[in-house]
Amino acid sequence: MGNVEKLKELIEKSKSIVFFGGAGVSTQSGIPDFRSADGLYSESYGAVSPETVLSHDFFVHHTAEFYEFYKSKMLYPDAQPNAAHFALAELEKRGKLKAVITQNIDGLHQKAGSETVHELHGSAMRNKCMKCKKVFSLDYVIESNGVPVCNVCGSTIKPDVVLYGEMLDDDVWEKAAKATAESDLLIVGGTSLAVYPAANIVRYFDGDNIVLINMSETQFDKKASLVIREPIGDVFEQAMKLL
Ligand code: CNA
Repeated sequence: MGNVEKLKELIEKSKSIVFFGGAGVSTQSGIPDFRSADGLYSESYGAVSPETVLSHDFFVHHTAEFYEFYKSKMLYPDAQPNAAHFALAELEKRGKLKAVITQNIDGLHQKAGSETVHELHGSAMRNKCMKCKKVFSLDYVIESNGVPVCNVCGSTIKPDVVLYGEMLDDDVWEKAAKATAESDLLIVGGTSLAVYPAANIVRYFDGDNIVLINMSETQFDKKASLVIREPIGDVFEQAMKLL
């Protein structure tokens, strides 16, 4: 039996699936990840790594440079969901999938129709004035010149994303951990499982079957009952034809 048929069988016999993913879920939507060969980490930004630029300290002390990088490298307002996003939304509609847990900030799961999405690293779709807390759209941030400022109080706007050096939101984490603990099939995909604490979410899984769909090896492969090294959009596209 091929891997996709195995995945199909596991999905068929499961009642409560949780999907945990990362940047690799959106590469087929044209958004580069961090750790692939053509990911953001392979590009050079002088002495400063993307991890440094995307840190809380850098945001506070070099806000203009932060936004220059963030707007040009992290925002893809025209990106559209791919077959993986659509399949996960469809599985939720069919009552099979209980939650998507994502490290992505691109909002593509919601764009595809997913309703229960726990965004561990927040979302670029939401932006907030640091002083008066007024909420702004992604378009407002993109259309602003340089550092976006609040049109009420003039303070700096910060994207509602978790920067390096910041804590994850407790409430989001608890919901994600609970969904994982209650699931009977965990599908992990498009993530290097190298970013913590996000990667720890897999430890809450207490069921029998983990499926890992990732182009490169991860430290978690040994724990998976099925490892598929194909592009995740293609895998889900084929699986949905069988389901
Ligand atoms: P990562 O560390 O860049 O790992 C991505 C993984 O996905 C790699 O192991 C790749 O081999 C794999 N991969 C790439 N394309 C595919 C594909 N089509 N099918 C299957 N596997 C694929 O990304 P992580 O998410 O693990 O790292 C965490 C960071 C990256 C999070 O904080 C994200 O917020 C951040 N990030 C998010 C986005 C986004 O929102 N789309 C984009 C870039 C980075």
